[in-house]
Amino acid sequence: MSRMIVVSNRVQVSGSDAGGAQGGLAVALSAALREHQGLWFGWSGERTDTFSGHIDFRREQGVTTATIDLEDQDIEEYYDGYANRTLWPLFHYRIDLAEYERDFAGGYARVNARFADTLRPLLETDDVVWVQDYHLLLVGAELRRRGCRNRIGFFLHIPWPPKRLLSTLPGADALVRAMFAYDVIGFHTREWLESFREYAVLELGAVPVGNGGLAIGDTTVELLVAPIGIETADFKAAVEGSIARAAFRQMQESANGRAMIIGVDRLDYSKGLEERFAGYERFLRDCPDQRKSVFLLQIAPPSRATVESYRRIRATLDGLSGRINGAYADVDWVPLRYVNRGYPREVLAGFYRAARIGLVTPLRDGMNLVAKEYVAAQDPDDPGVLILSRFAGAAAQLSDAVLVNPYSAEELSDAIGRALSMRRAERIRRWRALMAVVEREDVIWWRRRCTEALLGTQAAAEEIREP
Ligand code: GDG
Repeated sequence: MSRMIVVSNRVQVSGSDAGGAQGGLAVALSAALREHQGLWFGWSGERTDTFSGHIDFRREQGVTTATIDLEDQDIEEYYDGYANRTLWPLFHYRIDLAEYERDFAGGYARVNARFADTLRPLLETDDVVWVQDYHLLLVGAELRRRGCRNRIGFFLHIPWPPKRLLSTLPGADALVRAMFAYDVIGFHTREWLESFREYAVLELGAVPVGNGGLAIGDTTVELLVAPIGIETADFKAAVEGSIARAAFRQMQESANGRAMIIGVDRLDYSKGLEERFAGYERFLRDCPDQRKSVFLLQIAPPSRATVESYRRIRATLDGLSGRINGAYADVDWVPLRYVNRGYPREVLAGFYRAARIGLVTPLRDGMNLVAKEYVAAQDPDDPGVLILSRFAGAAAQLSDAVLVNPYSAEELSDAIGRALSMRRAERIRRWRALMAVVEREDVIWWRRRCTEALLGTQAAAEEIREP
């Protein structure tokens, strides 16, 4: 059996981070790697004075990890810079926030090359390499430049932007061209895949081949739609566990008969928190009779605090939550509980279950795992309602949620009203349809779909034609 070498920016084995804002990627990859022989390679998160290429090997929770340290300048230009100030906003359709700086692009290329330099000697002939996400778009090309002939796949966890937006990025052509070094590129949705294809065809003259793949000259790449899922069975078990039950009871007591609406998001402008608060405020304004029968619990652990746009969104949300509570709170009721900290996963599971509404309204999101976790945590006999943004990748699968345009405060307010008055029979019907997807297309399904495509097995070839 081939070894699987997973490469990602950070290596964070799931379970080792007690309750912080663990990204969806960490959760999904730990699950995948536990089932596979291999190695997880990436940045340790640590700084070093001078890059040495030293690799630190460890065995954590059943997963072998290999990490390198980066220099301050690397972190500034590659991670804070190109990844989080250039690509993240651009790929989330926010060219107003995207910063285009040559130094960032240079640092990004340098660190991608450093990844390839240090990884290359570890590779054995039959290894299959699986590179993750927007931090490492160039690793495939850098490995090829160093003579690597292994199968190399790439998965993008965030949206791929439309051609007209991507065209604003200096060097976009070279970046996309370099991605043809991969054998397979996976996306969460057909929409993101089509945007990639459109750019490659119209800007680079790529031509369609085989099973929906693309070719430039004699390099071809397969394109795959593979929506990531959660560890559904595990999550369901967590909800039944003692920690989740205690959290559920604690929340029910503190709700005191009121319907809880829950939001759980990294503090990030792509998650639409400002617009969500505005929609909730609108509901409070427009429905005075229902006001005191609800409250919104928004859990938002801070992330990327070194980037200015993240500091700004935090300040804006502090102001908005103060304004909402100032205007509507009473001695016995606070409409918005806004919490800037993370909770252990089991506690979150209990909170989800206690919530009558899951409010998941990103302005743009590659997938969104919170939506799926909320569904998995519900009581089958009395499930809550998922309100989901049309612009989350998850909407393509979870069409039985109440789908909303997150930019419209009126639509958000209407959706909250509708969810609160939704009859049990309709809640159950919708939930069953949602849960069927969350159970069938879980993280194990996702991992298989990707790795089979990468290994070039028959099952994958059949599936590639499907969605
Ligand atoms: C990227 C893409 C894509 C959040 N707060 C706490 C906590 N979390 C966990 C959630 C969930 C995960 O973090 C967040 O995953 P998302 O998918 O919602 O969002 P991103 O972090 O932006 O992930 C996204 C994903 O990659 C995977 O491909 O879906 O579109 O942006 O699992 O539960 N976990 C704990 N405490 C918290 O307070 N333990």
